[in-house]
Amino acid sequence: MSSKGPQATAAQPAIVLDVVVIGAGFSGMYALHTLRAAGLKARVYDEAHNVGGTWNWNRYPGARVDFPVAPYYCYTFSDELMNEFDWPERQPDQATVLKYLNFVADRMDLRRDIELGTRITDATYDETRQRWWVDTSRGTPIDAQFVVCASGALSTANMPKIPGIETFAGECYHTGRWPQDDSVDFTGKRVAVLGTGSSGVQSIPHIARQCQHLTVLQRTPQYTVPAGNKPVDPDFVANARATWPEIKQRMRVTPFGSPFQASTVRAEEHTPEQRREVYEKFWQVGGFNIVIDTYCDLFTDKFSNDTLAEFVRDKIRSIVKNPETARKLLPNYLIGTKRQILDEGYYDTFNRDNVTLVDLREDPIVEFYPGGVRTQSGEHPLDMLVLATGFDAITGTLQRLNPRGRGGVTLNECWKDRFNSYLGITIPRFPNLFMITGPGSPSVLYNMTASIEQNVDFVSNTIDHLREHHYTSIEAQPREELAWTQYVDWISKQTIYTKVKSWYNGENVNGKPAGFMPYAGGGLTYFEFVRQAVDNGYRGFTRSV
Ligand code: NA7
Repeated sequence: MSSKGPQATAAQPAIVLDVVVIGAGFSGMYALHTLRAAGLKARVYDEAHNVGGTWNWNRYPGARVDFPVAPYYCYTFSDELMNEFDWPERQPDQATVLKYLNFVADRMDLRRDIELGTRITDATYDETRQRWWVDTSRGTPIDAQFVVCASGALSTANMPKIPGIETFAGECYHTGRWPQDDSVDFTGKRVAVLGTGSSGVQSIPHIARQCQHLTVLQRTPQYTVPAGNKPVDPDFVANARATWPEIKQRMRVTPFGSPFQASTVRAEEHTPEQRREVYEKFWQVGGFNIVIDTYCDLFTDKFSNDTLAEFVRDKIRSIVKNPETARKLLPNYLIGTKRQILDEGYYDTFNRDNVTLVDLREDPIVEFYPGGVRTQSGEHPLDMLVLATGFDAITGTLQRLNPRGRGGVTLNECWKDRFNSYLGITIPRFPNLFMITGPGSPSVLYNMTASIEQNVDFVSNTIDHLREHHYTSIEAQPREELAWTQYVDWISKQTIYTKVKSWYNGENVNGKPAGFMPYAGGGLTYFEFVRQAVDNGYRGFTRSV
């Protein structure tokens, strides 16, 4: 990146905007809709050739929503969108979510202000003008007062660094950057999937059914439960539409942003037999019900957590016929510390004759070679490698953009040791730059769409406020940023999330500053913090003219 950043010249005049929005996924599209409605000249840029963000890129087989059932993983701001789009299944697949986002783009007439196939390559704050210079892969500079980073929590692929991987001569795909043309064909091929998070667990049963042989390269076994996916009952949808205002209200007050009331019973209140009966019932129902409807202390009490973990381990032992394979699949950490996975026949897939499980803890990868992968115990010849290795989550995309703020400071300098923010939305020395679902906001621990709407509404209302009062910039104060970051840290340590390595705390990416990134205190508390900051005259922010 140049130290001066992009500049307009007589030969290359800038596009002048009020707001540049980076990313055309759920957050960028809602930001555009809201900012335009507020009378601002806003434009969205996305390097993809389609809207949809993560739902555009994650086209791997089996990709589905893993939030409690349709129609709650959707925008809530418009009744028309709720009434006019029919969600066919409880756990909508990637194609349906992408169809929904394309429907929204048309219904809200967003496309005329979205520039696809255009990556934002640079963003530099011009202190004298209190505006941002932004550059794109097309080369035309943009001169904007505000930058909204709607670049997504799961948008930068985590590419594993393994000896020889670049020499592998077969087809190689990352689940989060899946080819956009449906060209991947597993038929007759020897395929390996590296990684058993949501993307691996969702794709493995589908790939196994199509390929000649599948090798699953597993570093950490996962707890996964049946998705219980099924067609959405028309009466359920009719009822959801009729009671949409109440549902939205319920979504706002539950800790995870789903409209379902969690259980109030503690695990120790039941006998082992009763617990087994309860877990079995919700295992059969499928979905997140097994953690929502069973016991309220699953994630706060080790005894309670162990009861569910052991139930899932028993399920693995009973489903997987080969005891040695079953043993390798048994997780031994607290359930719920990594993102809970919903699957479609994952464990049963290991009963297939064409599937081999390699436990990388016992049999580590030595190297990839042009024709396959060599582990300590021998060679696995391959035609295709699927990297289900996850994301440089929440901060990765912004770190790669590495905007330059006041005094020429770069974001990576500010985030050298930890991912500081004030309220998860703003960072000192980066005036007029807003993050949607950034580190320090509930983001992935809450209903993502509701998280997004709340953050975007804050941004839009804030810009409105600045304009009304003739301020030209707003910036978080370092003292408030420190206090918020310490509070986010502290609250994460009260939960079980910090007890294992996961992408929540950045430990899946080599060299990434450690620290739990999302705000784990629940959406309602977070919304209240934001509301109070605003109501107290934008406490913690400096507004300048
Ligand atoms: P995740 O959940 O980060 O899973 C990535 C998987 O890849 C996980 O099993 C990792 O093992 C494994 N991994 C990553 N790097 C390596 C290397 N170098 N060697 C071996 N194995 C590796 O990503 P997903 O895409 O599945 O899901 C992300 C979110 O998307 C998900 O939580 C949902 O919210 C939607 P590890 O566990 O680190 O040992």
